[in-house]
Amino acid sequence: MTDFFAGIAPVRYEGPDSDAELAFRWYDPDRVVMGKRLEDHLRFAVAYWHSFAWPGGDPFGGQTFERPWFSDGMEAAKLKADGAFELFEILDAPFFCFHDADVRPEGATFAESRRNLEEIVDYFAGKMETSRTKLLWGTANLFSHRRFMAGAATNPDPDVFAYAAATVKSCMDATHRLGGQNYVLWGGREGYETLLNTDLGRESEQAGRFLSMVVAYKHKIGFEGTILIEPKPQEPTKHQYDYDVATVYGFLRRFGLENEVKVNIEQGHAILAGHSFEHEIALASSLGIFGSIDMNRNDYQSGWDTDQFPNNHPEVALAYYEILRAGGFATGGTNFDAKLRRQSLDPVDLVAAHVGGMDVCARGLIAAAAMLEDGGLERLRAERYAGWDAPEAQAMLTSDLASIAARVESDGIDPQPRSGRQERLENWVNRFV
Ligand code: XUL
Ligand code: CO
Repeated sequence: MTDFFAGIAPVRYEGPDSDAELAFRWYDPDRVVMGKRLEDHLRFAVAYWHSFAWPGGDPFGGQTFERPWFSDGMEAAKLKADGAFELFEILDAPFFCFHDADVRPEGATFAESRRNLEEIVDYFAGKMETSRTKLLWGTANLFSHRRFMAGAATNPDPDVFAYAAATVKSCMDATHRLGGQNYVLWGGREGYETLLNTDLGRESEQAGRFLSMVVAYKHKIGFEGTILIEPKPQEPTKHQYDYDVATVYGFLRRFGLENEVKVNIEQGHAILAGHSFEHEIALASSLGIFGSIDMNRNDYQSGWDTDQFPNNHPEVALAYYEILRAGGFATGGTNFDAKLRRQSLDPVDLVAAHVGGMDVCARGLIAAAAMLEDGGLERLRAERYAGWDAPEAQAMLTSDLASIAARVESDGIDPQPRSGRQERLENWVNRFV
């Protein structure tokens, strides 16, 4: 037990009229929307790294946060776990996510790091016997330590490839042991800074081989969760190989892994790639690789990955609209890959950030469900493509250019442009959000 959150009572649903600072106004876990409880739709997860391991630094200054578990050693790691599970209980969080480096001290050797991880995983397992918080996903931190500065799977040094493989194996074992529902790979340093020292072709072959081994190991140990790749276009490296959903899909196809691996789409990464979050979700679902989301938002003025808690429900409504259209989450969920602002020092700030984020997401999902149930957008979308229902239109898809050209002339085809109705559709969306 810590007294870190002392005096902060469990946060519960009180409805939109509540004037309590810490209350859910929209997130009523038991509210049934489109036949499913909100908790089961949203599948919220707390991210261990931002909430418990991040010291509050930015490129100009270091630690601002003071946490009782900020020191080395196993005792501190256990205290951190105590604090984490206390927050999970306050929020009644259904899930959490972690990297190895968030939860265990780094050892002097690989074997010591692995033993440290196993010890903390045992400690988690003990807590999870009485907690209702489950593991959404585990992952390996293959980007913070200097050994990974030139990449993990894509490193020019085969010893780093080996170290990364051993690390991922230990993190998959940990995830499996804790009943994790997914395993994530974000290629933090899988990219490059300059072509002058980089062999692109070789590095992506290494990445493909590495991922194939991850999939093989999943089957070997009988892990039933989903393997997820998290795309990001740049930062920390200038060119990241997993740029966006489309790039990841091409990579999966190249290595025959498109039926084995899905994507974990992060809002902030989508924006950095020049896409909208909903575009990335819709594309992944159309390709059959939609898995999970990292929910956050970036600042509109600074062009980097600021990882703020979501606070704009019309924005998230469009993302959840695509998720609901895709049939909702299977093993995935809504992970708050979001951190406090570095001046938000107080324990209550951490609670409030999650409460606000959960409420924004719930409100967005409720609006998205109402839009879907109303059916207006889908009706208009179907109408826009209705011409394709005609047999001669369908026949074109198995035809050839010369036959189509002949039909254009014989039938006197003369396309008549029709309105895309964008403003009317935007007005329609605004009726729900
Ligand atoms: C980094 C990021 C990571 C991944 C997990 O931008 O999003 O936290 O989600 O490694
Ligand atoms: Co993320």
